[in-house]
Amino acid sequence: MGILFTRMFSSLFGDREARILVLGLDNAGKTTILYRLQMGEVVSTIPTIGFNVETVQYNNIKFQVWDLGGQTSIRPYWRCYFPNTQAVIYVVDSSDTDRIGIAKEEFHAILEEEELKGAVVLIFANKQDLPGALDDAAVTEALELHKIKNRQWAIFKACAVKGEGLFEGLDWLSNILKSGGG
Ligand SMILES: Nc1nc2c(ncn2[C@@H]2O[C@H](COP(=O)(O)OP(=O)(O)O)[C@@H](O)[C@H]2O)c(=O)[nH]1
Ligand SMILES: [Mg+2]
Repeated sequence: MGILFTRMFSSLFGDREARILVLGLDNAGKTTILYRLQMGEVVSTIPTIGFNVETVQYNNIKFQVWDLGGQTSIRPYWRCYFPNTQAVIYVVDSSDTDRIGIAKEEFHAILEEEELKGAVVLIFANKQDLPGALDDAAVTEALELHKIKNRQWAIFKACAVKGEGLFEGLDWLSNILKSGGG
């Protein structure tokens, strides 16, 4: 699968520095997705306490991952990672209905960030294999995706542990970015 993704994203941005953020609550499946992409070595750094960032660099594109939610005091540090972000991949644990409301709030807070205004948004309704998981329509409703204005977005069902749905989502994303979105 790594080959597919590298092909998909190669020469997407020319020589431009590009960033794709992979965000969501802890336990959503972000790290699993990052490893599943197999685009290169995952480097973990802790720039400040309680804030762990995983990075995969592929040519001029950086995929960066961290957990939303939790301490508000570390949020200002997130901003260092916002410039030059072409896309946000938002990962949701579709079976975690207790925290879907928090996932929604964190999602909309991220969308309000000035430096992320131009970013395309791809949502993965992850963990579709688990009993009671909300489907893509239910996650769309729970996250109030209809409130998204002035940006391109799409939601895909996924099962990160099996690698299902990831290709479809990233194929959509790379096509949008190719056509000048983000
Ligand atoms: N059943 C199931 N478990 C998953 C899926 N994706 C991730 N997980 C599991 O959920 C847990 C948290 O995943 P992780 O990638 O560490 O989440 P992160 O905190 O968002 O980085 C791990 O035990 C994963 O194996 C999925 O699609 N289905
Ligand atoms: Mg993680």
